[in-house]
Amino acid sequence: MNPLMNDVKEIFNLINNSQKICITGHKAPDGDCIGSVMALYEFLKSINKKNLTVYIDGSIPFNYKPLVDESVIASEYEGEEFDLLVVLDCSDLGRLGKFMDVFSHAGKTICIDHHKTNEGYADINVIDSSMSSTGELLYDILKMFDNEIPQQVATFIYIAILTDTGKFSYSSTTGDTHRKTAELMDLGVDASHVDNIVYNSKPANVVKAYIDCISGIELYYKNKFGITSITRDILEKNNTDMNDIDGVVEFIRGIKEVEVSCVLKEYEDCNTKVSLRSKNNIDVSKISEKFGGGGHAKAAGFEINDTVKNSKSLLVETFKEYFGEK
Ligand SMILES: [Mn+2]
Repeated sequence: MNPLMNDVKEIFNLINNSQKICITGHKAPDGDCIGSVMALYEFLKSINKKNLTVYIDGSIPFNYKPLVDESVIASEYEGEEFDLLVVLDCSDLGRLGKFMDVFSHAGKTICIDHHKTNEGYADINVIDSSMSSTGELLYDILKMFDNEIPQQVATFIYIAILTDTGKFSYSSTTGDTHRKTAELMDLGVDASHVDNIVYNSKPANVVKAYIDCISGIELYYKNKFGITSITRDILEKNNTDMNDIDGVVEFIRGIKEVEVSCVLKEYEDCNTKVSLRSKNNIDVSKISEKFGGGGHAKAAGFEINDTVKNSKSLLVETFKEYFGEK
């Protein structure tokens, strides 16, 4: 029997026996988080679950807004109690951000995730780091319910997989990923429509901010390490949001010689979020764990309570061990 089956049976039971259900994911949501959370929300609605609450800490990036009914996402937690909390795509409780308190106000908790650094903080944990995305894992689970998967649910799952695999290009993409994607398309997903909304829709001010970030790229260690920053200055100048700037770290990784790319996001004077991407053999999740973060071998991150400038020095110094002299 599928080892997942016991957990899934328990998940079915909990969902069936719970009235008030809360769904949430990690802060500063990406496509996998938004897609998974909204897919589960729509699925539970389709099986007549009425009392549903969705929390996400952070704004929905502009390119997902046309696909998401934001009126169902609550922006503040007011101490409510829930029968059941389902946390998606969130490697540790800290990443729930301002909704962390909800965790201790739920009768039962379920965690569904694909981050290998996830240690399993819920009552039931379905964690599979072989999955390309939480969306792909959630799809496996939803398929085990004896209910049809509505087109809208399929579309959200598709968005989660599409974005977390970098359009089916990362090494986490498997034959199974493609087979499941084919099933999703048979359920009515319009891939070209989704592509236009998610990828071909950048407003000019966001592109200008992106150009500012790209023009700040610095290369070290014979171009093997590339780093830039998304500063509050850049965001203010271009009247845009941190969550709207996407793909900078992937752009740097696109440079032929680059082995590791890094983007520093300046949230506050002394709060910098670090995103790391690796091209080949360097496991950036191990490096991130040393700094209290986590993620995947080729995509990971952490936070530093220091300025962007100091964080940059620290990162460059950290990679000396891997790449030698500057
Ligand atoms: Mn993910």
